[in-house]
Amino acid sequence: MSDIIENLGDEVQRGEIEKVKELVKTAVDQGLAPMEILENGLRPAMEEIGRKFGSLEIFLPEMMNAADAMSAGVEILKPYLASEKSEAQKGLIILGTVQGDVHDIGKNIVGVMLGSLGYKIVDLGYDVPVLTFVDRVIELEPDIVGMSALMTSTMVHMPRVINALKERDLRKKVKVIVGGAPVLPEWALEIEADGYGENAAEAINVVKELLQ
Ligand code: B1M
Repeated sequence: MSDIIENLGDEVQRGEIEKVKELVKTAVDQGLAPMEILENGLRPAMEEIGRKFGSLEIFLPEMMNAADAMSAGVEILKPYLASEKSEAQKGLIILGTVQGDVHDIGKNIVGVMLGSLGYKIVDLGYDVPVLTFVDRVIELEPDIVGMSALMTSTMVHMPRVINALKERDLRKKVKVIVGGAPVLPEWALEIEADGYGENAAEAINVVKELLQ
């Protein structure tokens, strides 16, 4: 691993926003691929933060600082994250992090990457109530609804959204994709989602397949 990627991970963990921004810029200038910066530098740092938080080595303020540093890095990377640019409108996707869950870094990355590929993204944000997903489906008639959840306690809202869509006879009109760290392919099958993405790159592939 290059020094810069390693330093980037360290600075994310320290919550050093300005240093993270600087290092991401330098990495881009040095020709490192944006996905490499994200997947090898920023993301593992957050996983390590999650591990440390889980084992009480750090507490919420440190996790919040690291999250802010990660978000600042992603912000710098955004314009570079697209692998193929397209002006064509390829489909409408509404995205949101489910009810009770404020984790939105991963969902934002998925949204940025899909948006840069020509899909129209309506981002409902985080802590999105079950019925807000349904209301937006009625209002906007999207091709896909994407739900993100980062906690085992909140992923249970995914089937609630799907059931609410079924009850209103909307399920056949819209595809549903799900993702987020605790979400597994088995869960996606169980709740009868149409697709699952382990990471943003996979989410893109799933969307491409579903909208073919
Ligand atoms: Co929270 N948190 N957190 N947290 N946090 C986790 C999720 C946790 C695993 C940490 C731990 O205990 N080890 C744990 C959940 C445990 C569980 O449910 N089993 C946890 C907890 C407990 C909490 C609080 C309850 C802590 C507290 O208050 N005591 C609290 C909950 C608040 C709430 O939601 N109501 C909380 C708060 C926070 C912060 C606010 C500090 C911050 C979030 C800031 C933000 O998002 N704006 C935060 C963070 C940063 C994390 C960790 C450390 C990192 C998450 C992250 O951003 N990863 C996390 C530990 C971990 O995940 N290992 C943890 C980087 C991101 C790029 O990856 O989100 O996985 P990820 O997204 C990926 C893929 O999953 C996928 O693509 C993305 C890009 O590749 N993907 C999709 C995501 N969504 C997708 C949707 C798709 C397809 C793919 O289709 C629609």
